[in-house]
Amino acid sequence: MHIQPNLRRVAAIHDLSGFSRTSLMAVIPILTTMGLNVCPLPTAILSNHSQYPDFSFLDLTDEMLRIIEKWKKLDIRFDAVYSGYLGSPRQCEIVHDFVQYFRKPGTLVVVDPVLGDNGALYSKITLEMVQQMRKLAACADVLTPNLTEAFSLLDRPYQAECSHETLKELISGLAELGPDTVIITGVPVPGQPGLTSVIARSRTDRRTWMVTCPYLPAHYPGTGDTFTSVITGSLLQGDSLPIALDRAVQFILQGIRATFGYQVDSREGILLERVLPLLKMPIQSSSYELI
Ligand code: PXL
Repeated sequence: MHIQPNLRRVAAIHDLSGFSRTSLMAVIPILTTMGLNVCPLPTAILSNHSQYPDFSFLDLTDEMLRIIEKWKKLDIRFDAVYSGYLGSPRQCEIVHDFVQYFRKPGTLVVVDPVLGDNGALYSKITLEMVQQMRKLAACADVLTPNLTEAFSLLDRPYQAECSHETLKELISGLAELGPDTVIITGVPVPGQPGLTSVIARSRTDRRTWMVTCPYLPAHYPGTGDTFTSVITGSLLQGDSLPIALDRAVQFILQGIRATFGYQVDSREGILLERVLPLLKMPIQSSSYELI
């Protein structure tokens, strides 16, 4: 008898930023802890993420094509393709082609359209990048923009405070681009400065979910990568969308709480290494609601 390990494999297409806990430095430990086999396809190598005023940047567009060729020869099967920060607009097309080639029935395609935050695009992100990301979003099963990215993808001016109606409009607009499930993160709760929320809707399910949690007044880069990694791991282990949302929100909150009490430079991100073991635990509390 040959018992198979029943491993699930994820192609993780993100940059590698050496210092601080963004992109692959969050994706690999989280998905590995959640029991998945991660295959990184690096898009760029940076000394540190691009919210610092200065960083080195090696664009790996050409190398990606060489890696993909070898992966095709190896006939690798992926249970999920998960992309995040891309190093050039051309890479959006490369990832799009990657999805077309490696997608099989049941493959989960997650696109985190990493473009900006707090109402502004990141320093290396051009309008061409936004346009190409829009096309890549079309092939996603799950799209996870923050509020800034949601407005950019729809070419609408950023608005920090949104009513439920505006949020539903944003989700519908993004769903029209193609993805089945749209999750918008970092959504302020009107009139409640002590709260933040995520909103999600799946076209097939036709319900809109909201999870709120306490807002702590600090900005930690990489929380978007952490959030979408937990969502990806959670959906791959068979959780429903609202449970995946709860799990990801709880984990981010635990990470921020583990970090906030120290006087560390918030640009280094949350102390991920302190909270990773929590991913192995059953979900502690559930607070999703329908809106
Ligand atoms: O966390 C998103 C992210 C990923 N990769 C790079 C970034 C950022 C956000 O600043 O700069 C290089």
